[in-house]
Amino acid sequence: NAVKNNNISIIGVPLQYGADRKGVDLGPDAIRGANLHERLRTLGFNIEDTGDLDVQRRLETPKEGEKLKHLQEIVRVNTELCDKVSAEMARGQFPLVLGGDHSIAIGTIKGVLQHVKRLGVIWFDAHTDVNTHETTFSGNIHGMSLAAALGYGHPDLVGIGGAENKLRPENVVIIGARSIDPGERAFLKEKGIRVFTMHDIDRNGMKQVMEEAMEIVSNGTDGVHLSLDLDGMDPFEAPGVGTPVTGGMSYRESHFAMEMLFERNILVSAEFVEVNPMLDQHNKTAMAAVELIGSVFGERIL
Ligand code: Z70
Ligand code: MN
Ligand code: MN
Ligand code: MN
Repeated sequence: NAVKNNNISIIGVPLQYGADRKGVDLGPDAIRGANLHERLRTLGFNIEDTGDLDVQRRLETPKEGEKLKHLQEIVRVNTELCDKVSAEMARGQFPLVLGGDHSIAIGTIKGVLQHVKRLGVIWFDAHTDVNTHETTFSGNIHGMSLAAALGYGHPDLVGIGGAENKLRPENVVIIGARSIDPGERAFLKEKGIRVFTMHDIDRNGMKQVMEEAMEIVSNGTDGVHLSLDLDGMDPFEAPGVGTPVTGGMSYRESHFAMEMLFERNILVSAEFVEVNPMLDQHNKTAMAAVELIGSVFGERIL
């Protein structure tokens, strides 16, 4: 088996407070229900499903114009997630985190950073999630998670797992972007973050994009984290997401990207987020997630 670590810990995070649409909290079970464990066991992995983190069920509706909706509960859950990811890595496990909305990337990445100080990140997404409370239009924290992991934004978000533990912009790539807010565009440019948009994928093909992306995130780092938002895929093939954006990565492109990641053998952790079964068609998006997870861990057609 070419993946370094044969022991996977699954961590479910049924958090929906970072997003607007209800139902993304059902994502972890939808992914499990699409045969996740069996797929990974067939590949020869030891799977430990640690279950779901506890998330408060009922929260008050945020005020109109609120710029950090549900900040307190998001910080609490992400702090727990950070500790959980760190604890699993401390005992030699590969953390596989299932979302939940994309705000959980803060906790996951901060947990991995406790062990891998120079961490590369591949952020697969239609969006770039580099807003802060100062640039956001929606107030949804799932649009701020990459900025927070880089050390920018509200101190309570940046402080999760220690403000000193953060990603470096030169070690991060975003793949599949096609919906970027004005404040995000300025941020990406200022920090020099490499973004492979749909334009780049169309122009150069997924093979070249992934080769360049993997070169960037593995150069000078000690491991790479994959943060995969299912809305990076085309809504035609992954309809069960809260903020679909047309013109996304095809099933084949995404699948191939995951196979390339396996071949390169650089991942130390991964998360699959934003699966919303309430908006899905016959669990199609959760099944796509499991297909991508299978490929990341070495599944081959022949
Ligand atoms: C927008 C915002 C976003 C995910 C939507 C959208 C952000 N830029 N992120 N879906 N995963 O609200 O900040
Ligand atoms: Mn996202
Ligand atoms: Mn997204
Ligand atoms: Mn496959």
